[in-house]
Amino acid sequence: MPALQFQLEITDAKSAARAGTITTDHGTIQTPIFMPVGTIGSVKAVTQQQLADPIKAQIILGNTYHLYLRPGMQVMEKAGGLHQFMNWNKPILTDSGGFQVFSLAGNRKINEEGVMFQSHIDGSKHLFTPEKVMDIERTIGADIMMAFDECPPANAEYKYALNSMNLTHRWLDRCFKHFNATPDKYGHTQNLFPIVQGAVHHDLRKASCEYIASKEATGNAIGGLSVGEPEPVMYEICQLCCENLPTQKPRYLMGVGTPWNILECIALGIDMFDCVMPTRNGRNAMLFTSKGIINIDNKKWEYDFSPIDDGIDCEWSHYYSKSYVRHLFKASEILGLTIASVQNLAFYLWLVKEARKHIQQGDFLAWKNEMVPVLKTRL
Ligand code: PRF
Repeated sequence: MPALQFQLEITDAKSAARAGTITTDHGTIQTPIFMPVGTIGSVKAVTQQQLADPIKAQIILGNTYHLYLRPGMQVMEKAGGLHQFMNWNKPILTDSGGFQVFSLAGNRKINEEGVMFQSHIDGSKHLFTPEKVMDIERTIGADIMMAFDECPPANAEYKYALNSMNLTHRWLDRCFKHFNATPDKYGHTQNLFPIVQGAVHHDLRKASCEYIASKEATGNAIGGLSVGEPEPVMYEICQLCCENLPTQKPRYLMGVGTPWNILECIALGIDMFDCVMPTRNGRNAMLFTSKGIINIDNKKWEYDFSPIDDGIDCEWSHYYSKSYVRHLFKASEILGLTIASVQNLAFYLWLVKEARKHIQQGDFLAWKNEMVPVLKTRL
């Protein structure tokens, strides 16, 4: 089976936005795309059927760190990989665990070999090395496997960021060596995407892009952003990375972000996004809509029987009213979590589909500039 292919269809004349198609053995992905996060083999509060319709997800994420701890790789292997286990037959991307080890695990120790950490579930001790992470991602069966990296904090000093970037690059060499020495596990082609690091330092980011590009992977990712730096800095570094990564390969910005972050970064040349925000904020009563942001807990919605969002192409968003969803949250009914998650994910998928349409029509920049203030409005 062939490796992942990226067909770049059109680049916007007035910005760096692009529309394209990614082809994998589990189907095609129209870019720019948003990927719902299914950390533990579940997009929280949402079923696989709902992901297909009304959300219209084209690819989802899984997490190496979580799936390795639970259910573990013996179950994963016996299941025949994550596609079979959760019965999702579209593409899956797995994050490598580096970021999760740094943000979740207790007591971690990092050295040349890898990272020793303690499980956030039972405190048990584990070692992640680039080779081990490749084995785990192979066993999960991801169509797109992410390289094992270190994500330094936004305020990392130059010296720390430099050493960390170099370690990420040495780990990348080991990832590719092991990846190339191990076969695809379940008959479909697995791809390895390297990750640019370098914190907020321009020369480091440029050097990292060059190193990452030299691997000639089927796609490239940008890590280490949206970790506490101001928004203008994130955009500046994102632009620098897009300008220094190959044009003919998909560019994935990891863990970003708000709806307006997504439109701004599409304008800079990003093709793929993921973020927990639509599901996590949804479970906390924040609804993203085509007219702005709703806090559905607010008394203001008590007698508002209008649909959640009549501006997007999702049946659920027309079917349920604001008053009803507010009631579900007030009564702690679990259906509220599902409706809010479906709304937010359907909205994110609608947003990237609209962006793609406007890139194809040639009026993306004007549309984006009109949409950004709307998306930030607190209703
Ligand atoms: N590295 C990895 N996963 C990530 C990040 C990273 O830097 C981020 C940062 N926004 C989110 N997820 N491996």
